[in-house]
Amino acid sequence: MFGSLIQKFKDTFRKAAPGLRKIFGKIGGIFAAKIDAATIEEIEEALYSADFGVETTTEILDEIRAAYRAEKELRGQDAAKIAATVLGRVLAGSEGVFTHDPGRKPEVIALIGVNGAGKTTTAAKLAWRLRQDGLGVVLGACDTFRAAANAQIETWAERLGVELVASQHGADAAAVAFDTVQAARARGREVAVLDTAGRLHTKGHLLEELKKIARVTAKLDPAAPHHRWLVVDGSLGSNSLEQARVFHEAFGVTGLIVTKLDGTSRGGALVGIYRSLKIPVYFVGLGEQPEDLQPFSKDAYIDALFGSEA
Ligand SMILES: Nc1nc2c(ncn2[C@@H]2O[C@H](COP(=O)(O)OP(=O)(O)O)[C@@H](O)[C@H]2O)c(=O)[nH]1
Ligand SMILES: [Mg+2]
Repeated sequence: MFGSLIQKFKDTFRKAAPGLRKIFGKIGGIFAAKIDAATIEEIEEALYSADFGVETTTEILDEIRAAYRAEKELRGQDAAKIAATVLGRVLAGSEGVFTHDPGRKPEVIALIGVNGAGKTTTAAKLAWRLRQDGLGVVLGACDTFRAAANAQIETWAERLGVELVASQHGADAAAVAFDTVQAARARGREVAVLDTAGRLHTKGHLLEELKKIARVTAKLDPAAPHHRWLVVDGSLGSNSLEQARVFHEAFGVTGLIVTKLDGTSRGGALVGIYRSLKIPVYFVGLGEQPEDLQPFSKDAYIDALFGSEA
């Protein structure tokens, strides 16, 4: 099971960064191919278009160039190895690991982020995954702003057989959060997952609402919400770093979930976010099925991008 999950992870990232795979794959495939100035330029372009960010890209290139100067026989595979090493260094400590703390009754996870990031889908998938791990979960439909939001999360909850606390459209989001946490406690469930609204982060109102959710759940447990996980669309490139900054400053983000890494050629954005903000990545979204929410594995990610096997 574990092996096939890792395989899915790798397959997805191989698809996710085609430019990068192509450049290293091509050179790596022809083992005899030497690195020259033109290839280094191609590598540079591929790294930029995959959205690793300026700092990481520069670091990788500097090291490749230094190796190239030192040793004219540098091969594509050597360059890929250098890139993997740099990325390994940049991503040190980036894997968030969720283990339920039984002292928290319930443990409260608030999912936040802009509209369309994937919060609602992720909330459902996360609830499903935690249930697979043997935990009782109650989902809270705290996006009371959009009329369609309740219907969407209800459909998911029904499909996955997850308990849901919802309210009328337009109701107070913080009240739904309170009810969710209270319901989880009353029913002896281990985790409450709060889906929230995501109007533009530039509107102060949304951040106020999130703060209110936090204040209200803290009435039931001063440490709640224990997790404030930001859901970001991994295909947005450097925009997602800006979003992460805004939410982090206002709300103290404790973890990241990066969605839509399937079907994007810019799978590198999480590197820039982690590098700048040091927020660990807990899960990545690799598709639209419940099992497509996967714990983040730094090594699988790096291997998928820079590993030499096909
Ligand atoms: N391909 C893909 N689509 C995703 C993923 N996560 C979410 N989506 C899609 O992104 C869209 C927006 O998701 P939604 O959960 O409604 O975002 P929200 O506005 O943040 O609640 C939906 O069509 C989801 O199916 C993912 O990991 N991969
Ligand atoms: Mg939503």
